[in-house]
Amino acid sequence: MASSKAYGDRVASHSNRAAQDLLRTMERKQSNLCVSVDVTSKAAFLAVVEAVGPFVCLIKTHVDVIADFDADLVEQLTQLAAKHDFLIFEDRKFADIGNTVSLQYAGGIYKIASWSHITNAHTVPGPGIIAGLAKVGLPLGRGLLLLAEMSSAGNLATGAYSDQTIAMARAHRDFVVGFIAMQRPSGPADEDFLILTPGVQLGSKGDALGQQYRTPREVVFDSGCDVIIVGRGVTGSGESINVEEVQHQARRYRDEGWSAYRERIASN
Ligand code: S5P
Repeated sequence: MASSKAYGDRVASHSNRAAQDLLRTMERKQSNLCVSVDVTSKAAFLAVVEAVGPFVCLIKTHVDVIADFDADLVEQLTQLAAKHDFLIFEDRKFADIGNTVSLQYAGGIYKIASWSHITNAHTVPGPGIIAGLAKVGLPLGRGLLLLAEMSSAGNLATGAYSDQTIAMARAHRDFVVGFIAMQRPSGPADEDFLILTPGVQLGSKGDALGQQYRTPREVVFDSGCDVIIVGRGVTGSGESINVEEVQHQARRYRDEGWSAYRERIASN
């Protein structure tokens, strides 16, 4: 069972380069923290990434919310990824037919496939979305996460929809490395998907727009997930970045996430 194994011991269960690199990074940095940098200016974005870089295995981006996005932002993000040893996950949530998503992934202003190691997709269009993204991403060694579940109240990614999403992933193991999900799905003992989980915050149960939060321990220990995705719990809300506070929170979530993982491994 993947949840009982150390991250580093799971590298061999994956053929996808992005999945292998993520697991190695987690082991090396002793971090299962992904910070979601949802700020709207390039300066704030780079300040947060520089501040949290030492504590994360992964930085999650929504580049389409950055008002002054440009190619230099990608250049600087890539340099920070090398300097601080983390991977990049553009949370694009692709959701269209295969042909359209292949254009959106490769081109446009953002050229996501050229710099983002991991991206994600909804499965509502059917398996053609995976094929369209794989055509672009696989030759570059990229990995895809499918949204099997969501954190927000009233979402429709439940039951048969989640089950069919998992079946689609099983049919595309070369490119689909895991899920955005709230718990580890059950499956054969030798099956190893990466489970990345948003909706994580200490000291808040949710926001005013449907987000629902659990603690790192609930996510990693109770639900067997691999990576905690934390946005406002680390960055705060708004654009004014207090670097010391952001670093303090990143260290706190890194420590909480890692000790929940240690506890999980020890209990198996
Ligand atoms: O179900 C989901 C899936 C995702 S990727 N729920 C989410 O909240 N997310 C993303 O995680 C969301 O788009 C946001 O970037 C982040 C959560 O941010 P926070 O500030 O609520 O921690």
